[in-house]
Amino acid sequence: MKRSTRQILAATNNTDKLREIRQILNGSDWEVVSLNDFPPYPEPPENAETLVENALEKAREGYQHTGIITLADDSGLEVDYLNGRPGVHSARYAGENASYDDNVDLLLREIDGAQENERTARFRCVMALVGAGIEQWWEGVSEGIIIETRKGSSGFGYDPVFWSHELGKTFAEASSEDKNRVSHRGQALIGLSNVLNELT
Ligand code: ITT
Repeated sequence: MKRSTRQILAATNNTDKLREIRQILNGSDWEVVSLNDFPPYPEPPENAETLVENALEKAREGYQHTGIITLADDSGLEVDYLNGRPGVHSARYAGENASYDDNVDLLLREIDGAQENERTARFRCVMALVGAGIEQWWEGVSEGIIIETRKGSSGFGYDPVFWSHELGKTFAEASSEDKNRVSHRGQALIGLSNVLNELT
């Protein structure tokens, strides 16, 4: 018997995040629709100092403008040598319109000279869910170290310089299945999926 599908909006402008969210929720009863499926609405400013506040704000805004249950992801890379930077500012680390390459270049410059044991870092993702009487969030963390030069060409963002302890390679060298299994985003989506499953 064919299962019925319901729609959930992923309120992100980042197509790489969207791809991973779709991969991870693939096989559930939920079809992930994107901001492209709706008339544009003003983006929330994302100037809060925490991932939780930013994720909740993006999800609330999405739900308010579309009426569709909405998830939003706010994520970042915390580097211990840099006292947790770029953290919540990861997307705009090297400036307002910085590319992934600009951000990675700046990170490598700032961490230049650090010993291997000083290069510890983690990706953190907060996934918020708003709608159908729900307002909840989940966090996922993935630990690793920042290597000296890029390795691998999969993934996005800081993946080529993030060597995952769990995978024994960079996220950019891993298959998407392997990255999603251990990643901050994959972990954060476990709790969210459980709630979605209860709704279907
Ligand atoms: P939205 O706010 O529209 O979702 P964004 O890219 O601006 O998109 P964030 O403010 O959450 O999203 O910034 C997260 C940044 O952290 C992202 O742009 C990447 O640079 C980095 N990042 C997050 N998850 C990552 C991952 O899985 N691999 C590599 N880099 C990641």
